[in-house]
Amino acid sequence: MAGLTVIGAALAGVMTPHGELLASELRARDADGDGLCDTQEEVLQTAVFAADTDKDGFIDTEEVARKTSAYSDQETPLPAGMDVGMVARGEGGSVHALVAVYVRGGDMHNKELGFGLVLGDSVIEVPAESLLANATISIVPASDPADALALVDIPFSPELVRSFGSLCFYTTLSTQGQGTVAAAAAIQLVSVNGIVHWVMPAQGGVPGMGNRGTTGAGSVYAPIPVDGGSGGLPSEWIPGEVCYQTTQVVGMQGGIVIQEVISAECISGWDSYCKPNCATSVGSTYTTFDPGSLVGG
Ligand SMILES: [Ca+2]
Ligand SMILES: [Ca+2]
Repeated sequence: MAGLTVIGAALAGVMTPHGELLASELRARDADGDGLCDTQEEVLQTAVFAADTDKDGFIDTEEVARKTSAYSDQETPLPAGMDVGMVARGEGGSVHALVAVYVRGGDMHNKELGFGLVLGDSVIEVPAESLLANATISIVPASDPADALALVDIPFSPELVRSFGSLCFYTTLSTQGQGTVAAAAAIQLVSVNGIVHWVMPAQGGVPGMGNRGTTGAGSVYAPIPVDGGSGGLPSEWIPGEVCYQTTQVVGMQGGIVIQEVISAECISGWDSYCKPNCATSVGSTYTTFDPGSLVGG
């Protein structure tokens, strides 16, 4: 597969021989030292001052990388050789995609990341070099000290999302030379009134939603203004709420999944904002991408 960069080579540029992170500025904005900066935790609704929000023994970053809920101690990672997860936030004028990589045994040096975009029904590989040139890479201890977590923070212009209206950004994780994808992850980004939203999957439970997050396919539309917080949001948007949608699959081709919105409402209990016309999306369809379709091929 073209366009891959070995993580270990990129890490060599930011790590001291003892594994200390040189990017101290990033660490300063991460109050609990779990690798997720405070602004990212605000989007995720994880605890800014507790590395392990649900106290299940796995820090929030590890749960992102291993695709388990950071809010439910009933959901812990299954054994795996490696995995990758993605989250998003807005900060400093950019949208940031954060790629969290888990590798059992801790050896990142033969692991490769690949990247791509899904626009409509087109899957487009993106050269890793162009993305990683602006990326910040850090290492966080995993729950098992023998394992490793790497975080790759990739900033890009919100205009990319605004100009297409909706796009999916995916990452693949592979072992060098094996030619197959071991794990993959994706984030769905949409532009509503020029405000970039991350469509967060709500399976496994999210805070403020009671049981709704554990039944069916739900998504939270989390606005991620590029200046963080409420920066640039229209004044009529409702604070303390977020737009929650449930969908059903009405079509599938390859990894492209067509979803129809069957319910949408503003729900409370979020440190976020809900667009007043949240409910009007019922009956509309949109496409998402299943990153699992990339695994093994
Ligand atoms: Ca943190
Ligand atoms: Ca946890």
